[in-house]
Amino acid sequence: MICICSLKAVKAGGPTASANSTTTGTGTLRGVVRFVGVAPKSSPVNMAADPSCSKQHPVPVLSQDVVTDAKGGLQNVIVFVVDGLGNQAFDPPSQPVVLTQKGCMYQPHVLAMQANQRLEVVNDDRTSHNIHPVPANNREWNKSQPPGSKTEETFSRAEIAIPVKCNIHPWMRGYVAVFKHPYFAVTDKDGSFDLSSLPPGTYTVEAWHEKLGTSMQKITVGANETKAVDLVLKPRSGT
Ligand SMILES: [Cu+2]
Repeated sequence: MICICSLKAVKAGGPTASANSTTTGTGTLRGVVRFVGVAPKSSPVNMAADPSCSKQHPVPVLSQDVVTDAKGGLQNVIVFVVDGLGNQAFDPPSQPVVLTQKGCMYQPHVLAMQANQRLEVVNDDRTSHNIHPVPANNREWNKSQPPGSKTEETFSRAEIAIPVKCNIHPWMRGYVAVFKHPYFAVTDKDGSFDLSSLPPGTYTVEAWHEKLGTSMQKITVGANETKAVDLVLKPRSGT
């Protein structure tokens, strides 16, 4: 299930009907990604170049680079299994993930999906957008989208994460992470995440943030077990 709302967790992990595992006898990794340090100040996004964008925001939107709650819970972090799954192959879910352009922003700001899953890109604005992912390991594409239109694409290779930009509105920036397996999540506004339906085993879990970099942890989970995993990210020099 995918939530297209930017304030809620994008729960894209876990097996699907087509994945090679079942939920019986599996384990869950559950935790929070916290930001430690002084968070860079969010600044208002300047949309003056396109009044049809700016007039949708009576209160200016703030930049989404580093978004935390009062306890340091860090939103928009991709948490995923980076090692431990061996050579298992997983079919992509039949349902697409949805990226919406709304108020001249991407919703969600960070999205995660499986390789060869369909990515549905929706323009919910009254202005045109031009969606342009800039991958390093996938085919690049670039599409003009008139108001109200929809388009579909895929990415065939794993890549964490592909920057997405709009050629018309320079402030628009999002990220799409692509995985060969279904064990990934994007943190909620309190930094929480949940990687469920994992076959019992020892895994390396990684947290990836667009500005703060990565953090890793090795953890063993058994059948019908839920293990807590807390990850920390700090400012990098220059952040
Ligand atoms: Cu745009």
